[in-house]
Amino acid sequence: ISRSLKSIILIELLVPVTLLVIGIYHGLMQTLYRAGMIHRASTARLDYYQGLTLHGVINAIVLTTFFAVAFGHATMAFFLKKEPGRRAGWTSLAMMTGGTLMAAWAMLSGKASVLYTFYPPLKAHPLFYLGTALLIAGSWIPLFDWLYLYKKWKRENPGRKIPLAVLGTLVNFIIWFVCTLAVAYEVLVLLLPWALGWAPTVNVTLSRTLFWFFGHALVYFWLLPAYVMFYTMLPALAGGKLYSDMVGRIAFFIFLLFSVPVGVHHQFSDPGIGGSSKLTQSLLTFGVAVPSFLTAFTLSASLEYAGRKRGGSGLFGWIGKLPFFDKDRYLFGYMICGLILFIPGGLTGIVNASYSLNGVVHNTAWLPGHFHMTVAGPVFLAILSMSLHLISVLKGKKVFLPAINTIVPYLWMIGVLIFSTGLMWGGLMGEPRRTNMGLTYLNPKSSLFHPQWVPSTTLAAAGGILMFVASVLYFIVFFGTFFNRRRTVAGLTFPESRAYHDEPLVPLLNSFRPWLVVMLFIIAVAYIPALMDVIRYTGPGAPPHLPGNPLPGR
Ligand code: HAS
Ligand code: HEM
Repeated sequence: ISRSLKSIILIELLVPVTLLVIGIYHGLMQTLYRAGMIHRASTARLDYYQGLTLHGVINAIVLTTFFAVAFGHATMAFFLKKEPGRRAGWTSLAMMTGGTLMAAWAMLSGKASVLYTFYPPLKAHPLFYLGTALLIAGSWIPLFDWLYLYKKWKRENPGRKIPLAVLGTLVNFIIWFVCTLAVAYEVLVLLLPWALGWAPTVNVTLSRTLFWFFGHALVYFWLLPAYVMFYTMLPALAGGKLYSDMVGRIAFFIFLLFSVPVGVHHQFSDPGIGGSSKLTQSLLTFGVAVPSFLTAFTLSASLEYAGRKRGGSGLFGWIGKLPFFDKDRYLFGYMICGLILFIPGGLTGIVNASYSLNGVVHNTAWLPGHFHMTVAGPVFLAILSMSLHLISVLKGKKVFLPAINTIVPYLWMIGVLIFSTGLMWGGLMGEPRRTNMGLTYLNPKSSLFHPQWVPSTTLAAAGGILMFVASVLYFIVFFGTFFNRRRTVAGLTFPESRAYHDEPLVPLLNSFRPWLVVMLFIIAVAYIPALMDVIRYTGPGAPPHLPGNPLPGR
């Protein structure tokens, strides 16, 4: 691996992990506000919503996007044995970093407390929108570079299966490219002119619909790098083989079909979109859960094979033989904890997707309960472990405090389980999300005090504190490794799984084209009626709405 690519990857890991310190601090603060341990609107001159925005944007947008690009570069270089172009790599990094700095300035100066979903009529400083657009556009560049490498590889290797990790990475970035077109339109055509004062109003429902066209596919853009690790590395780490290579390919292609046309499931309560679009997208959401079910069974079979090979017997005896606390295979611990969290994380997703049940949980604390077991579960733990692995192998540094490192994922997992239980319990008792409850419902001096929410929010805070402790330990390990004087051989390496059933090449599973056609067809079927509803009910013919006034303008 060239020095240039190595530097690009290292910077792309170092920038977001450094910013994560701010992101994690605000996670802790959020639990304390919610549990009524803080009764103020701001702490250390950072306002509640400013902190929540920093938390969501840094953890869920900046960290995940930088990581996906860095890991994608590493995957291409390792599995195709071809390096992405220098100029494209540096241009993308410069755009992403520039965009992040603009958005960070806007958020830190209190001019963009609009949360990571930036729904209008909340309005941010124009640099927040420009920065976001730049971050996204910067992350598009590598896709075109990788597609070029892939085409070259295919010409040189006729009749060979696309490496599974490359297939997963390309599927992921194609989903990303398609879904971000909508948010780019939202930001550049609707929000930016309005924030600059050139347009007097903004169509709220259209903005939200374009956001969620992007927003749910976004969660699979977070998830798929973790899936690449689970399929292509975890079985080897466990000491076994991937049960079926073909199931991995099928799972990635199903994600390509169903990741985008499900966004309306975030808008079941929005007026302006008809019931039939909502029902269609509710059903399609069950389709997008299928590849995760396939993954659950395939990974379980792969782990069982590994456990039995290591001497485990009986119905469950193989589980105890897996390398849970092996310092040299710490990646296993991070990944298995993520997978365990994903079981309740995925099941709560199915509850959310169920049209009628959604009315019970929407906008309650149940939701952050769900998504900390997904994005802060398998996704976050995979990102943390792989960032550490890449820093350690690329710089040739020994992992700092390896024993502490092996317990970090377990502390995090227990923390998230406690935290999310508290939130979901509270959610079912009506606790709202995104609310500074320390000022009102959890403040005994307020007339709105809700004592029945004390146990659930306290439980969530206990879990949140444990998550915070695990993160601090991780930061010590990560930066300790970066600056470690103890060295090992440097070079790009990954644990590589072989397949137990290595099925022969199936042409349909070795080409993107047919899947892309079906993907565009399903998106059209799901989104054309939804957008027609939005335009009919809230577009030019509808009475204008002025921010700050609940009544129609005429
Ligand atoms: Fe979700 C809201 C539905 C997956 C993230 N989701 C959110 C939000 C976020 C988010 C951030 O339908 C909030 C957005 C906001 O701010 O408003 N979600 C789903 C469904 C799935 C799903 C059906 N979500 C995710 C993933 C996320 C994520 C993944 C992040 C990475 N979600 C919803 C809906 C809403 C929603 C509604 C809107 C709610 C509302 O009203 O606002 C599915 O993809 C889940 C499928 C997953 C499974 C689990 C498979 C389990 C596996 C583990 C196997 C374990 C093993 C270990 C092998 C079926 C793969 C074995 C262990 C041994 C020891 C051997
Ligand atoms: C929101 C806690 C780590 C992603 C929240 C909320 C709390 C919280 C209490 C606000 C819930 C609400 O009132 O609606 C924590 C703690 C963490 C942590 C204690 C660790 C110490 C993470 C990580 C990620 C993440 C690692 C993602 C990688 C999010 C997102 C939101 C959120 C996307 C939603 C923000 C919004 O509603 O605008 N977190 N979190 N969190 N968290 Fe975390």
